[in-house]
Amino acid sequence: MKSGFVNIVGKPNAGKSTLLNALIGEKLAIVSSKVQTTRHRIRAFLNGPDYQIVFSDTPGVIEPKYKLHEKMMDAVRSSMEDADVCLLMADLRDNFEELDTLFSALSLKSKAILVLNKTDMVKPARIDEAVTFFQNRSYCDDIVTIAASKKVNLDKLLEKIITSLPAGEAFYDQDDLTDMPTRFFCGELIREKIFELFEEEIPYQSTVMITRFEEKATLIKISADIIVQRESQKAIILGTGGSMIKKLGTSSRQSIELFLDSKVFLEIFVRVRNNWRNNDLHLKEYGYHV
Ligand SMILES: Nc1nc2c(ncn2[C@@H]2O[C@H](COP(=O)(O)OP(=O)(O)OP(=O)(O)O)[C@@H](O)[C@H]2O)c(=O)[nH]1
Ligand SMILES: [Mg+2]
Repeated sequence: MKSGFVNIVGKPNAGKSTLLNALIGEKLAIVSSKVQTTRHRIRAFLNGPDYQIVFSDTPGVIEPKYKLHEKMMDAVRSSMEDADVCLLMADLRDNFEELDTLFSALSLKSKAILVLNKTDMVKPARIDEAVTFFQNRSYCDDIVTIAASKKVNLDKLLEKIITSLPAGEAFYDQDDLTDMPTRFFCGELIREKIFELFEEEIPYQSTVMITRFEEKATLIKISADIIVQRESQKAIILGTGGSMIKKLGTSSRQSIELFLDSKVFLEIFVRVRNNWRNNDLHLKEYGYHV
């Protein structure tokens, strides 16, 4: 039996969450075309006949500007501490020098596999150029090129991961997919819709907190607060005559119903909390602690 912690790290938008979902075969981490979608370390388990891999998806590495960002980077750091294998993930369109600086600065102690993603978006020459550039770097023990959203070459990646795992028993129950509470994922699915429906600062200045999760005989009753920083943002989320919150509510409910495989009654409130991204108490209340 082999088992270990495999941590996915990289710049925002590299495709880390897409990869986690593709490897696990379930949509656990939210994905968007915008940067800084993931804010927590998301643990998910892949169980095979003779292995258990504990994957961690992490927020994209950034220079912190708010306490929220600091908490996000704490989540990256904590996952690095217990990693047996680190997947250094990069979008093949990103600048190689910048990636090199970032990966070198991580001062990795674990084995690392460089995962070059989005092969579908570049010419083959760019892939060759990347392999030549990275193959002799000190942090790079191995390289795999993939297209996470197209599930291309994931078998090869998985094979390399399993080879690198230490021998050991499973850490978690083999029937479980994750150790994170269901209500966390429900909040994330609402946040994903905010990333989809709203532009500019709204996705970045809002968060979601599930305040009620009750399993009834025929449905699950969920209440959620969307927290924003200003009244003007609340007005945008509500929309004219409540049009946007209605749209947000319907699409969030549908995606939560799919996730829970149950009928859901979803109630959403929008609340203004001035500067919550820089307030330790608020951040803790909304689940941003490692
Ligand atoms: N064309 C293409 N797009 C991809 C691929 N993998 C991911 N994407 C897209 O890249 C965007 C970012 O994906 P995410 O998985 O949210 O990226 P992330 O690294 O988790 O981003 P953060 O959470 O912000 O750090 C989404 O629009 C994905 O659909 C790929 O192989 N090919
Ligand atoms: Mg992500």
